[in-house]
Amino acid sequence: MSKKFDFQAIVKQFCLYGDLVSVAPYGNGHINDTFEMVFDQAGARMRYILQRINTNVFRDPVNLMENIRRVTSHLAAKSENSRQTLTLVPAVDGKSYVIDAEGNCFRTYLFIENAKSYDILETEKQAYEAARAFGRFQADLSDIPGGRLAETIKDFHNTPVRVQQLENAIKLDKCNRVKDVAAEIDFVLSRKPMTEKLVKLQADGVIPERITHNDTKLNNVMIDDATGSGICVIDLDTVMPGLAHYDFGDMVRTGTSPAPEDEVDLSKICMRFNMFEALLRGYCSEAGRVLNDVELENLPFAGALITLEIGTRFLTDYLEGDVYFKTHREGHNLDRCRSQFQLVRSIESQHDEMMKLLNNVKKELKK
Ligand code: ADP
Ligand code: GN1
Ligand code: MG
Repeated sequence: MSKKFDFQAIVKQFCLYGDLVSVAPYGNGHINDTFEMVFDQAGARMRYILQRINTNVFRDPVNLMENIRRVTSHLAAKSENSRQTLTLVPAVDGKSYVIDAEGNCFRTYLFIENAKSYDILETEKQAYEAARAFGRFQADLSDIPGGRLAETIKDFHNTPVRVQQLENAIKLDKCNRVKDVAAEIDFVLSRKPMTEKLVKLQADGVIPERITHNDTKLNNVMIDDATGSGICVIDLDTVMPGLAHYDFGDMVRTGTSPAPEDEVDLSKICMRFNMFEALLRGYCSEAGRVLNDVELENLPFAGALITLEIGTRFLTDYLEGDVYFKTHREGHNLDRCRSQFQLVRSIESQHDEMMKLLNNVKKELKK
């Protein structure tokens, strides 16, 4: 990370005791800058997470932080301990964030110790537990008081809008890259009808708006080192009104393939059915009590849709010159796009088995 921040000045503005010993970049996120901070507090070592909010992506950090303050305090009231939800460290002026001299917006969380987030899930138990944590998160937020949460990014999961953004990028062809991606563009445009399905069901009042996480990448849940339980959902910037499918779909995208999101060997990418089953069962064990029949029936479809949507966003960013997602090599966004589309193919090819499983799970829920 090349950016230099005046960390000593920043941490002084948070209610943090003791001496800052070290600050180092942390995690694999594509959007914010995350740091691990170590403090010496009268001889005891304490870690904190410091994050700089990417304000090119999140244009209104004040309302975003108000969402997070409301969500974390609502969840804290339902939690058994401080490892089960993110805990904001307040600023000395009482706000939940600090703006530094350059206008960067920072927040600090207690560090959740003895737990990890996984980029690739290794076991069915991890998949079940992570999905259960996201299901519980959604169910727990169904009674948050204080009115509708702010939309931190408008149309974040509006798939037809994402396709429209791709079409705009194709028209502009800013970097003269359209000529190299005809097959990928065709992949999206030939699937246009499916991108409209959920927004239509919502507009018809068949599936309801809920408070959703919207970025349920499986590395956004902390798994307890000792018990293997999914203990805490993190990365709350996109918590806002949405559809249950956005959350379940992104879990399928990130939790079922044995290969990373940017894998270039497409033969390694597939939806492992056993992991899909673990995600479905884990998610429904908590969210099943609030979802209606049409929502449940569309869960298998959500995996293909959201994988197509995120692949489309990677493709758009490639055409626009890699301006949104952090990239670490030439063609990185295109590699990500291709791997996502391969995963879409794999999910689509398992449609019938997924529906069979879903019908069994539905029957079990009704018992
Ligand atoms: P991004 O939006 O960039 O993905 P995250 O909020 O997901 O940022 O944080 C990046 C990584 O930092 C996470 O995957 C997780 O491993 C770690 N992390 C975030 N918050 C905490 C926390 N409170 N305690 C421990 N680790 C954390
Ligand atoms: C971004 O912040 P991170 O890395 O968890 C992105 C998600 C994408 C994901 C793809 C705010 O998530 O929407 O699905 O990358 N977050 C935002 O890996 O755009
Ligand atoms: Mg994250």
